[in-house]
Parts: sequence; structure tokens; C-alpha cells
Amino acid sequence: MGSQSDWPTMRHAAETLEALDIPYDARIVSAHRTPERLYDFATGARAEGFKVIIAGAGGAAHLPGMTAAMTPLPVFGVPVESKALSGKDSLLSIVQMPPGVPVGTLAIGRAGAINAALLAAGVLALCDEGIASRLDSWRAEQTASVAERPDRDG
Ligand code: RP5
Repeated sequence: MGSQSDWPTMRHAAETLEALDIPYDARIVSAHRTPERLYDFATGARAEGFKVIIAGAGGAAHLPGMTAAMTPLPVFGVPVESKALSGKDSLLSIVQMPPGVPVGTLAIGRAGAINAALLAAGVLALCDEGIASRLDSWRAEQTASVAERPDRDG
């Protein structure tokens, strides 16, 4: 994520990965404030053993795109809700990548963070039966948790 201030959003990705028992590393890497850290991370991520990168940032959110420019790993971008423009700035600056440098862009905020983790799990599940099985269970639990009728006092 681009800042400590992104953690309240990005923790939902972390918690989803934990629920699926998928190991991950959470780091603060700012495209603007720590560009050399970004370069070192993105260029070294594959050699470090990462398989998928989830990049969450807000405002002028260059982190996902710049990361994708420097690694062949799949990059999922999470637009963090900004104060000034409610995350529309984050969304547009992440989603409009030029052809040739893809960022899989999710929804703004918590939903995007959760779904980025689930998409990452889906990618990893292609080559990992344990993750595939846990993802199936997670989805089955979600389905089972939806009541057929509303709780009218809820
Ligand atoms: C972006 O600027 C970060 O991803 C964050 O969403 C936004 C604001 O950062 P802070 O000023 O809160 O550190 O780089």
C-alpha cells in the first residue's frame, strides 16, 4: 500500500488472505515518497518469491501501475477512498492503464480489497490444490450465510 493511511482499507485484503490461510507480506511502498523502495520491490518481487501483488493506493494512485511496469507478476489494484474525491481519482488513475501494462482494477475501498484477495487466491488456486479447496469452502460458507428471507428487526 502507498501509505499507513491505506491500512484501514487494505487490512480487509490481509484478513481475507488470512481466512484462506494464504501467506502474504504487507508493505508500505509509496510511488511518490519512496520511489527507490518501489523500484527495488517491484523489480525484485518475482525473485523474492511473490506470485501476485495487490497494490492499494489513493488519490494520484500511481503505485499499482508503476509496480506493473516493473514486474511480470499479476498486479491487482485497489483504489483507496480519498477524502477529496471519494476514491474516483484513485479508481481512474489505476484503471486507465495503457495497453501492454495491465493492472486488474477492483472496486473502491473495502469491497475492492476483499475481492483483490479473492482474485489473488483464484490465481494461486490454479496451481495449488490446498488453496483451491479452501477457496471453495470460503465460497460455500458465504453462500450458506445468506438468509432466504430478511430479518425484519435487523
Ligand atoms: C497515496 O496518497 C496513498 O496511497 C494514500 O492513499 C494517499 C494519502 O497518503 P497520506 O497522505 O495519508 O500518507 O500515496
